Amino acid sequence: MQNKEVAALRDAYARHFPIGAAVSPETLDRHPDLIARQFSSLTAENVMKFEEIHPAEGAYRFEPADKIVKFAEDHRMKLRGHTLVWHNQTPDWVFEGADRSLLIQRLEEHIATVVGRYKGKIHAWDVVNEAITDQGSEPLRDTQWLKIIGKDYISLAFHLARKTDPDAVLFYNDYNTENREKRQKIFNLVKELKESGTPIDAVGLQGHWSVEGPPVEEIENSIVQFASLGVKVQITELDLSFYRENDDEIRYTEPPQELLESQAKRYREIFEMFLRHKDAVTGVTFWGVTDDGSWLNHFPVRHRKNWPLLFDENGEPKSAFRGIVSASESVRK
Ligand code: HAH
Repeated sequence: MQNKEVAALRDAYARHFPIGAAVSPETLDRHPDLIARQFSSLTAENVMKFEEIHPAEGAYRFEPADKIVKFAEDHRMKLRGHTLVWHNQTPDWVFEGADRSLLIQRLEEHIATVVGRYKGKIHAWDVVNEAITDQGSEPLRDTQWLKIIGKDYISLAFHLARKTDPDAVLFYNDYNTENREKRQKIFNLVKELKESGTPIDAVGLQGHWSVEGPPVEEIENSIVQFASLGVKVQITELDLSFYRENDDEIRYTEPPQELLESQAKRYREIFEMFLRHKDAVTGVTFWGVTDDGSWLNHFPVRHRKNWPLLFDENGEPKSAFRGIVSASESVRK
């Protein structure tokens, strides 16, 4: 259990925005005290995704998700829902034999059931995840959703979510939002949705960044640009990898001290920037709790160790943690 003298992020940021973590039911069993003390918001890392919560037609598996909901309630934490419409981790049955009207019917039933079950408990939903392409001039990713329903699947999903829970904050969520071309494509999408009366409230910048990049100014540009559309912004899946993109050659077995320090410095700079934009930034969520539990130990390279988060495998705070606490202290002065 963690030393009580260590500061708590949820307190340090209480006046600014909630600090969240993505968790599984297993993470809650392993680090209950650490999570309850440090964080004021939770996201289910996997168990609310389509394939987990709705694995077969007419068959829902709610227990793992319910466990996270209960933990959040017991500890007065906010809860984000992730995610309703995505091209990954969606079971094949959803698309099998479906024409436009059948797929809309399945989507409708899924959203009504899942959003309906957690109405009043989940305050924000990632309604659509990663619908924009990384490269090329084509804005929309070529997914089954697009192929079968057509491009209005996005606005349809938002309308269905709003209808089921009028109070939930509805997000479009994506990664590489600092890349200029992709940012512009997302901007255009959100603008179009707003203009056509689609109930979208916020944009989630996933925040899968690294110790090296992208530059803080590019992240800042994204926040400012999306906020200019009148939507809120959250960082929904933050982690800072030790490796550069496409850098598959290097593999550390222990975390180099120098990189732990530059990670701390960068986390601090990033949070100082978030704090300058706290009118627009309504939450920051880390994609995991301890380094050993991070998805980045398996992605994009299998069995390559990474140290992207704030706590080591024993739940002890790293320099990165202290960097973020000191960012909050510099604001108070
Ligand atoms: C995210 N995709 C997903 O939103 C989340 O649900 C998952 O658990 C992990 C990461 C990010 C992503 C990426 O950074 C690169 C390629 C594909 C997807």
